[in-house]
Amino acid sequence: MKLARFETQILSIPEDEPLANAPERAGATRPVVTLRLFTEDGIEGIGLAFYGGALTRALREAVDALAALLIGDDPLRPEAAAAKLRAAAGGCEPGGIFTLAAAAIDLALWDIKGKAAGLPIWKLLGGARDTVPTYASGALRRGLSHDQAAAAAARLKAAGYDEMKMQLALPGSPTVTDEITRARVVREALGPDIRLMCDINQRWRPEQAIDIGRRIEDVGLFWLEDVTAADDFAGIARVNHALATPIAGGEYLWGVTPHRHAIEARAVDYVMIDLVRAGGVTPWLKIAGMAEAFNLPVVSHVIPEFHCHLIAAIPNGLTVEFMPWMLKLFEATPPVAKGRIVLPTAPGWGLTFDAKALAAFRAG
Ligand code: SMN
Ligand code: MG
Repeated sequence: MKLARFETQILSIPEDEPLANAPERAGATRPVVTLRLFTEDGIEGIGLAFYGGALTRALREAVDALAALLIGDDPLRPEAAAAKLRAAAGGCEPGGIFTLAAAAIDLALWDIKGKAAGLPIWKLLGGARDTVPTYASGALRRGLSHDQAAAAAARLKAAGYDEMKMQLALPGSPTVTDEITRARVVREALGPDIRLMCDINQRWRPEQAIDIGRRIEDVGLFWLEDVTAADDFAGIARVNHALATPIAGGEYLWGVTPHRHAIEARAVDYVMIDLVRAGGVTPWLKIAGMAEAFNLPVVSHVIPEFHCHLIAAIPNGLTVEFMPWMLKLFEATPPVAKGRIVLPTAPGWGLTFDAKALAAFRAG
């Protein structure tokens, strides 16, 4: 089997918030680069990459340049492709645009592999279970008022989500009381039995995380995420040791090796892996295996339509972040029933780009 051609596109996707209808920035959009990779015998693999921001055109160029190197190659050998791309990168890896672009290609290669085998990716990779827990994310944002956040939390609960994530490190100059109040009003809106996660997005100092984290321990957070600078593994570990609340982290790390350092430092209780920053399925699985060896569960970051396969495939997959950013790009996405994603039976990712959506969001 040989790769024959590819197509890339830049999309600008509306930044709406469909889960609890609680948007902060009406009219804002997110840039995404899509990849369609075709074999000589007509199998199509799809991939995407984002986090390019103002450099999204450069990201698209990187996907184009790397995909062109693989024309004529066997798509069923993602490790061989990764080695070729690394060797061609001239030393600009690991991390950044190279890794984002390599992720798009690796996603598409695994899609082809699944379609060639006639298996959905989750089954191809291990098939530990055919449904996975998922948590609602993106609705309980830090920019909302306390009342808006409480109302959005109640809406998510009413919609059937029994796991959801809020944010602290409120904007402006919040007092410790402001932060504590937000955690309490959201918990009160939900009652004690909903799993409530909380993301800090690296905005606290370690000592602040320990101080506020201790004062809200009775809120019973399921995890506190990215409590301080993502590469300050000693700082995160300090917070972890000081709090009973579990600590999650890893979405900001590039490739495999930084996860090793986070795990070795005993910084995190839950290893969060981002499929795009990891560089695709191939490195994602290595990080997940490393977490398993350290007795740590894995949780996913964004793109649930892809990540549900990976969390379902592995024995230590805990829950999938349901962040519905990209769902509208596809003709259909896996259904959520009673807080769980039901894995598709169609081969590969089981996803088809919706031609109308691609046309509507086209930005280059
Ligand atoms: C997050 C960060 C960046 C993009 C999307 C989402 C956030 C999360 O940290 O974990 O959902
Ligand atoms: Mg996060």
